[in-house]
Amino acid sequence: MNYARLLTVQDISCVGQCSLTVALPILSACGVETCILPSAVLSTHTAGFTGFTVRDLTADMPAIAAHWQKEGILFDGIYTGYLGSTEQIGYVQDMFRTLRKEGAKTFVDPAMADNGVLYGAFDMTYANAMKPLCFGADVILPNLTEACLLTDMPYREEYDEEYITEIVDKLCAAGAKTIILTGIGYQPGKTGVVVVDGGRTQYYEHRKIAKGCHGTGDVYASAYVGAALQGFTPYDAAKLAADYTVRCIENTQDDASHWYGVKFETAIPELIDMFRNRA
Ligand code: PXL
Repeated sequence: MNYARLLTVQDISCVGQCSLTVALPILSACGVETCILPSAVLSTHTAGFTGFTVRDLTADMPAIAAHWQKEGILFDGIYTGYLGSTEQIGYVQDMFRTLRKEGAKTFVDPAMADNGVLYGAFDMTYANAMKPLCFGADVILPNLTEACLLTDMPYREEYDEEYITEIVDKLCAAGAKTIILTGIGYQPGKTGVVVVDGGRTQYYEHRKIAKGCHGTGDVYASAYVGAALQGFTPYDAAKLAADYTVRCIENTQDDASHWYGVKFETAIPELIDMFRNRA
């Protein structure tokens, strides 16, 4: 196994199984040293809970990054998720320049929208500011809604391969490098991941579980980044992350009281096996 040091920038939702509370354990299971920069602290995530508290940590970011720079602390990869403000996008772009070891990869999960709508905290200014961050990154992991926002395409619930190809072509024309487009299904009961890398497009189809679960984007992106840092190709990392995420959803779907996230912990032994079986 490689031993890479990653920086991940995303929020702490104290309750709700998303962002850092998901990324840290999953990346640890992948054997990755994970350093964190919390973008905000929320009492819960914003999708379904009401009355949550938010502490935006934008103002702390430049000093934290400056301290690391002074100490010569650099990373083998930087992975961003849910950010606390539009201003933070600029700070993250600075960190991509100043905190990377040579050859380190940047991974951006735009984490701003789903099912055709922006998350409550964001507006179009934020969505547009995400474009240069995504198009400057080595790997992006949008869902369909986010890919539409990045390309100014209309979001459709029903679509064909031609529509997806148009979105992928627009992302590439705008500068996207490796694209991991999640939640793309062409037939009932199936969904999948479109993987665009080095001018080649591949598709990994897998089972779609009827119930859409919150937090699966963060589970998926964290497992993808962990596998990528262990040397998996984009397609193999996309497949591993999909298989793990499906298992997390399967382990949650029968529990209606668990609407706010997935029981990703229950499948961590299998995630570890996916790495063991490869070694
Ligand atoms: O899972 C994405 C996410 C992360 N963090 C917060 C969120 C959401 C989605 O709604 O609200 C705070």
